[in-house]
Amino acid sequence: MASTLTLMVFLLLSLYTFSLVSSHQYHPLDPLTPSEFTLVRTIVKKSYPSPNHNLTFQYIGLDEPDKPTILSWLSNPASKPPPRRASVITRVEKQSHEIMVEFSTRSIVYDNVYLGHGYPLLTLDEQSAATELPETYEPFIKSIEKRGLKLSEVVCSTYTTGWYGEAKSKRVLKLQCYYKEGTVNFYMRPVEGILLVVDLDEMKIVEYYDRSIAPVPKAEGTDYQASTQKPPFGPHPNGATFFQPDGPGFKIDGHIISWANWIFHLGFDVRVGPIISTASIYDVEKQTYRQVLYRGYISELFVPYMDPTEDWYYKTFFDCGEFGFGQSAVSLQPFADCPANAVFRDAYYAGEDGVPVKISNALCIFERYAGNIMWRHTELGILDEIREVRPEVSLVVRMVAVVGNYDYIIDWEFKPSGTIKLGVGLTGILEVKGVIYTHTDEIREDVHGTLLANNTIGIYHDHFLTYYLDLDVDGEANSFVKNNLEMIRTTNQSSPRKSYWTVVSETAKTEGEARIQLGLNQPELIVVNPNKKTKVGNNVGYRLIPGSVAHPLLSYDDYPQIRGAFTNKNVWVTPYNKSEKWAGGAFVDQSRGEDTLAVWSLRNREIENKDIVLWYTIGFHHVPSQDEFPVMPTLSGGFELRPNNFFESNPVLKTRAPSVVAGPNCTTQG
Ligand SMILES: *[C@@H]1O[C@H](CO)[C@@H](O)[C@H](O)[C@H]1NC(C)=O
Ligand SMILES: *[C@@H]1O[C@H](CO)[C@@H](O)[C@H](O)[C@H]1NC(C)=O
Ligand SMILES: *[C@@H]1O[C@H](CO)[C@@H](O)[C@H](O)[C@H]1NC(C)=O
Ligand SMILES: *[C@@H]1O[C@H](CO)[C@@H](O)[C@H](O)[C@H]1NC(C)=O
Ligand SMILES: *[C@@H]1O[C@H](CO)[C@@H](O)[C@H](O)[C@H]1NC(C)=O
Ligand SMILES: [Cu+2]
Repeated sequence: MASTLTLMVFLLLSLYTFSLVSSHQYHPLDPLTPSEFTLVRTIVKKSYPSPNHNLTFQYIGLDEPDKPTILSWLSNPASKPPPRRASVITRVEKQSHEIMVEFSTRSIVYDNVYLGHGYPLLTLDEQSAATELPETYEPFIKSIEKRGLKLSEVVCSTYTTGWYGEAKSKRVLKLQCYYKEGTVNFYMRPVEGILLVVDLDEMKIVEYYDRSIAPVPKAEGTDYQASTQKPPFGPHPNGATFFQPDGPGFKIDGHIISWANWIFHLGFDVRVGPIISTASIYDVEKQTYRQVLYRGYISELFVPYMDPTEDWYYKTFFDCGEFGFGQSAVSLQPFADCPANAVFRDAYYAGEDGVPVKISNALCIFERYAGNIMWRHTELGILDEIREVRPEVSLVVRMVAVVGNYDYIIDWEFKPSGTIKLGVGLTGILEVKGVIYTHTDEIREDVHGTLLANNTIGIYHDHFLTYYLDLDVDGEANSFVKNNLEMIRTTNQSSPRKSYWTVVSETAKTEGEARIQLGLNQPELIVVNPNKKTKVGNNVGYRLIPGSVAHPLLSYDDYPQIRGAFTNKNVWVTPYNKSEKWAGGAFVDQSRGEDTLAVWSLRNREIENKDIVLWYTIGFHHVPSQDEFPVMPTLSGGFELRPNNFFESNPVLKTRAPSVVAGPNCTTQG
């Protein structure tokens, strides 16, 4: 028995790694290629020939093979890879279709009309078409004239409308407009009071409101371009360079990235952006790779604004399911968005017409030498002082998504110690409202935000980023353990102490026991492999170290919160289910909260010693401040997944410090 177990263990341990030696042209988790997008387009269009059908592609992505299929392929990559399939969502004749396309047979496997509530991802094309409608719409032209503004200087922006209990809904979008005269930062010049509703299926304006006139904030001080700034200027750091004479320390083979002791697959999806799969770490002691993370990505990003008034209440956005976080990725600028040593990767998605669109330099990968210390100790307690320091070098995968006004910097950082750090940076432009006020003394009402400049209120809001983390700690069968730290009163009279704390471990048996609201005295949250122990008997595990904790402050029965109910808890655990990928549901635009993580979790399935998925939400309540005007200095947050009794001892004890490199014309002090 023991020996069979060992053999099985060995096979499992090796699973994630064999992909490196694969000689196949593709890895089954590779994102769709431009030619695959084109093929999908051809196959689907054949079933819906135009002009009889005005079909639009709202989503095309890889339908990843079932997990057991992937795992068995990875254990024998010489075998035939599983067939490639694309998951497609289209709009045809005012209906959403869920279509599956198989590449090998060039056929549609199924095509179902979606009859539930909610609508698919918005395409960039339809949003841009919608923003062009106002300029020829008479009532709008009149409203602009009435305000004494020039039509040619007005730009409109698209806003999803949410759901507020209506029984019937149409696929509509709201538009609000801005004034760009004298600045590129038109977001700081809202033309308040005008609201347009566009029917996307008809592509026409179906409702129009011009309700109030607030002054349009002035352009002065809003521009952020270096070329328009006037002295006095801020500090000017000295120049520096990154010099790596032996070349980068990582290898990229297709979509597989290997660096130091890590190996993982980097994918991309139009809806969620970067996807990390089959991340394994090499264990020097065991001389093998060990599984850590099967799949991880940002499943949803919920951004509700806190202004309940007529023209603002609906602003409660879902950036993955409505706008496409991957679709919002922008080209990264070498030497600025990513350091000099970065390697860039393009990403592709399908436009509304199915034609592949390239985002150049959408992802960057770089080694980070940030001057941090991986571990150290100076020993003064013995005769000859001992000093051991290991500088930290890590590997970062970065994407920046710009969803309208906001810029999100998304980092996946891999450390040799086994830690995966997930970084989130918020920057870009605040969403502001035009008001009559020019000083806080004049304000006698709740303006739902901070007065940032004359006539400009930065509205209160939240950012909740919900991560999908399918940890497979040393194998698929895992459990979720809460280590509660509890205060104990001493009863033994012989101790002078009255109290101490100790760890009371609790393994969650069902989904219900794994819904966690973090706060003070939060438990340590650990995903363990209950079938694997270290030599001294601890279960191997990975611990979630939460970042900025924020709870939703909307009532649970408020419509946006029903749709965003996956943020009601900071942590959830579900049993793995291939179709439970998107925390807010598959059809998020105008969804009614019927298909969220919170609803799935109510089934209260068993999660002990099962293939489980950890869902973690990092949240930010954002009270804007003047320092964030006219563009926001990055607000950073993040969280970590850290080995917990995963290794027998410090895995970086024997990691050698990087060699000291002298620059071409520098002297090093030795
Ligand atoms: C397709 O779109 C064109 C142009 O917008 C329109 O004239 C035509 O009626 C539409 N056809 C169908 C079947 O909806
Ligand atoms: C802001 O408004 C006040 C009061 O109307 C005015 O005195 C001041 O010059 C304005 N500031 C700017 C930068 O326009
Ligand atoms: C109380 O503490 C003493 C000293 O550490 C120890 O010898 C004794 O066994 C303890 N008694 C109990 C009931 O734990
Ligand atoms: C997987 O998830 C879907 C969507 O929540 C659900 O309909 C289905 O029953 C689940 N399958 C299992 C085996 O739980
Ligand atoms: C480079 O080295 C040369 C020779 O030592 C010296 O003259 C020059 O100033 C150095 N340049 C810089 C930028 O340090
Ligand atoms: Cu914010």
